[in-house]
Amino acid sequence: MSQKHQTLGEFIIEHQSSFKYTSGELSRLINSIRLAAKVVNYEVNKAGLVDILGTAGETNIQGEHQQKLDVYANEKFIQTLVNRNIVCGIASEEEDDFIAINSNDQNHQNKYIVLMDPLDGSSNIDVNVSVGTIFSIYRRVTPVGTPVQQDDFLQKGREQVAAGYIIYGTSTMLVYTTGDGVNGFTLNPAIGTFYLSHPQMQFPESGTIYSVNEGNYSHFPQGIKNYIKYCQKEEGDRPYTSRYIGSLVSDFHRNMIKGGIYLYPTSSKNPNGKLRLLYECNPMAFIAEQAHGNASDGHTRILDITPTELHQRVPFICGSKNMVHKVEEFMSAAASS
Ligand code: P6P
Repeated sequence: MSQKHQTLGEFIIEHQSSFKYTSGELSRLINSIRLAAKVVNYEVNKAGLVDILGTAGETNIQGEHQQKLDVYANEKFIQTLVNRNIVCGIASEEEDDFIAINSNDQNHQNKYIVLMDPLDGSSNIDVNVSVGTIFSIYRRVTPVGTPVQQDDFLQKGREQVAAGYIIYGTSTMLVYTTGDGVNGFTLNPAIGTFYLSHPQMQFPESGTIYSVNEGNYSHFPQGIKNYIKYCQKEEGDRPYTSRYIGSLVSDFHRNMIKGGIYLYPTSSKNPNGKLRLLYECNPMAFIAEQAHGNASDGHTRILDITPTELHQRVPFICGSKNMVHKVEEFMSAAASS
């Protein structure tokens, strides 16, 4: 099958033989995410009609209860994964605890768990800025046939078998990896089909874009402050361009295509950083490394961090390899001075 105009479904079938585990189940899992993405995309794209549809918490003109879109997205992804009987457990930013899916014995036989941020950056919806869904997939580590436990979800990021995101932007894309590179698929909304539009996506080794909320500058660690001043200094290919959308998936996606770095360091408001390790940083770090980029907390490779709790936060620096290394140099120099 030529890569040109290959659909996501054809791609999954063609590549499942390259997946080292029983690939049929993972293929079905990616397909169920594809379905949920289309359902959520439809709702996100209607968000601009709040005056007609009613805002969250109200009832719309059909008398239906209007949900917050992140609650809606969470329910749709969970519903799709449960109904298709594919996973044995789910963790979500929208759920306090993980969900053990044990409605019948068959679910206990499933080997995969999904962790997700169903609608990251949802506050941007009210101002018509792109948002995203982020997902991370592991094989369970506790015995198949028993209810999942917290240990299944607290695996290091390097144990992921797949990760991806959906970006609901000027076009809707699904970008994912199963450990054999990163591929991007664009939705043709007219027929509801994702087509391979960005094969083998890779971060340029260096870039000239940095993404950070500079409003927090005074609270950043000294190494980050020094790096930001480095970006702004008139020298060589600098000053760099500052681009910050306020939506991780959007900033990450642009940086992967053009070259760049995203930083969410610690600050007084977020002493451990803001982003969640399990369902934001780990999946984006897996994608970044598969796309020849890097992801660090400023000192340690994100994928090597040992998780301690479901919703833990970490500092996150991710993007072009040489740019992440430069931040680590500044952090190390500041720590030793
Ligand atoms: P701030 C959205 O809430 C998010 O989790 C990321 O998508 C985004 O990059 C970041 O937080 C924005 O946070 O504090 O700069 O508004």
